[in-house]
Amino acid sequence: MTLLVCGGLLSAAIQPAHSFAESRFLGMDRDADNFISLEEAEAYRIRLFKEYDLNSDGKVEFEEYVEAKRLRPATAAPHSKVDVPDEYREMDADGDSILTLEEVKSVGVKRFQALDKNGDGKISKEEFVSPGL
Ligand SMILES: [Ca+2]
Ligand SMILES: [Ca+2]
Ligand SMILES: [Ca+2]
Repeated sequence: MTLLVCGGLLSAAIQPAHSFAESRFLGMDRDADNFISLEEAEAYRIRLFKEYDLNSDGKVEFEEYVEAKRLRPATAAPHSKVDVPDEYREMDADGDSILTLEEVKSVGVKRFQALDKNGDGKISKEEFVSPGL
């Protein structure tokens, strides 16, 4: 754990000013006030859900997630087995291998609360640490 934290700090320190995390932050901060509100975080999770829901039926089956995130190597056989990533497990609260919008949004709320260190209901750039929202 300690090692992980140190490693994280180290890699954060050597990141360029306009890192990937910064562009993600700016993408979520729709009103550009340098804070992410709960509403902005929710809007982001809804966009994420729509990205995953390739057939737009309001459900994200694991296979859709695999395709949307390109988790299967191009050389692998179609529909070959892909390990379920921790992120998917975290979102699939009832474990039925289908993500609902509610499931995706509720993980967003949990992450928001974890990131909001000073509890002011918004995420500053300093608070926005990996894996973010
Ligand atoms: Ca904002
Ligand atoms: Ca779907
Ligand atoms: Ca589910």
